[in-house]
Amino acid sequence: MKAAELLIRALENEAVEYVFGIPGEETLEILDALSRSSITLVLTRHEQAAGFMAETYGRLTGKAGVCLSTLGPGAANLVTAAAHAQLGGMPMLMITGQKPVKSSKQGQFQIIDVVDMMRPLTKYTRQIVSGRNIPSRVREAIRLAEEERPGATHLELPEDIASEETDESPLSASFLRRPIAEEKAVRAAVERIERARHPLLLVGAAANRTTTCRMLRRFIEKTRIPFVTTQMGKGVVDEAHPLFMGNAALSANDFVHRVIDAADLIINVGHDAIEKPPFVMRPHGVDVIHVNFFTASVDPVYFPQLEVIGDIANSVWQICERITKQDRWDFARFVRVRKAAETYLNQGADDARFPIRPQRLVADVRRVMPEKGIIALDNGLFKVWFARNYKARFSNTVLLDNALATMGAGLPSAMAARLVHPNRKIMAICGDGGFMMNSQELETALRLKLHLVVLILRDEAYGMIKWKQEQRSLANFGLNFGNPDFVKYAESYGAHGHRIENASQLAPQMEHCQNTPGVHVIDVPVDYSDSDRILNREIPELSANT
Ligand SMILES: Cc1ncc(C[n+]2csc(CCOP(=O)(O)OP(=O)(O)O)c2C)c(N)n1
Ligand SMILES: [Mg+2]
Repeated sequence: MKAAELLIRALENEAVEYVFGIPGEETLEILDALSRSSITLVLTRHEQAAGFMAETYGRLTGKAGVCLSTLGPGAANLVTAAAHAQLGGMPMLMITGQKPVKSSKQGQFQIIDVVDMMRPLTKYTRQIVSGRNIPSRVREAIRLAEEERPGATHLELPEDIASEETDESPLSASFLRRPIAEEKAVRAAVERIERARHPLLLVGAAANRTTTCRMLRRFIEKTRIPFVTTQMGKGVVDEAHPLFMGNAALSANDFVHRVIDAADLIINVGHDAIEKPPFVMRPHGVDVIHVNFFTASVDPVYFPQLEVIGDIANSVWQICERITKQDRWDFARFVRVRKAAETYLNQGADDARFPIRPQRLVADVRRVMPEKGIIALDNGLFKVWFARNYKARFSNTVLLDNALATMGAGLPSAMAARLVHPNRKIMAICGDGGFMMNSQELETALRLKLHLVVLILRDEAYGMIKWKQEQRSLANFGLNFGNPDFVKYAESYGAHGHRIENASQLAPQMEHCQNTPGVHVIDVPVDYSDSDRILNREIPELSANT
């Protein structure tokens, strides 16, 4: 068998279901082997989108998503997705081609050092130099991509090696259980929590990667300790729970930060310093217990005093088993802040003004989304509003990137979510800027016959940066653009295009689209003109006075 065939067999052996990508001349042998395989090729219109789809597959399943590109230009297009997977902790394996390594007749044409280019963006990047190495290289690339902390890996298969004959066979994964926390660390954590006056639970990204939901819920029910979420920890525990104190959508001065300020101990489950910090540690400030798969990388804003390292779900279970609810715990201040925050949160949910205001938009999406429905957010000002106001009910139902925070991932992520969850309601929510960064994938979505709803929030601008500009009292400059007619644009792909013309149309239109198969693009004019006042002045003032 050819080495390319062995590569695909090895992927099959890892139960890979999809390869997302765009082939090139140098990957034709791989493509040929794929044509005879159980793996489905998802051909995209840009490698970046293939990468975003692969990593979202990884994020939702815990299994490495696989993407494929050719050498040089194709591989360079994977770079943003590699960074996204690596920072976001999403398992992904990238496979790229290369010119023949033994002798090439084309000089340096198209050749860049892809293995080195991927080095700072991956956990593992290797050129395959012989068919003999393929079984171990593939196993290693998958193992590392999936192992905590998950991330991106890369294999390069040069054209001449791909055609070499080999009689090796794939290697299988070993039986393995994740290490669990040591008893003394658990005991120390329990003692510290019991000794606190105002302990607070913080739920972060890593808790969203595993089945910690049940354990955390049990911990909260037993101890009645209130919790807050980071942006990427949304949904691990139902945010509609009465002990939910808010999401760290803004960096500071929100109600949630008043709760954090009132805590004397933070039990941090699954947060690491890759996310924009939900709180900033200061010397002699609040104590932190770091509960994670891996030790904390120390940072000027994060230096926990106690660590419980091992499988998160098990650590929470062990702590929960040992802990006793304390009469000394006092959550009165948390509860007071929460009450004020909730009252404020509901304001604007029925705002009838048009273009639609963010609070109404978020409230309407929440109203039409079932509990397990998934929203895939691109990056823009709306992300802050969704993180802050949208109550996630289940883990991984808000696909949000607070790590690379790249634009362009909303649509491809929603498409991958559709492949993983054929029966859930799925909506991509994009700004008019971010949508246009990968809008060509509408064709892929149609070709795959996906049922998908795409909201385009149209403010004819890079709104998030405008908001930051305003915040710094800089003149409005350099951030406005024009747009295609999104309805006609969608229709030109064969998708359904809809335009919202007053606020009351939005919810019924989304419902209609969710219940009608096909790709639906909804053009939603938005008005962010209140955001500076509300997010930067009103919330800090109101929260300070609670
Ligand atoms: C690839 C990439 N380029 C630039 C940025 C910086 N950036 C962050 S948000 C944003 C504006 C997003 O505009 P849009 O998608 O229209 O969303 P809006 O904020 O207007 O709702 C920009 C330029 C980024 N995060 N990612
Ligand atoms: Mg915009």
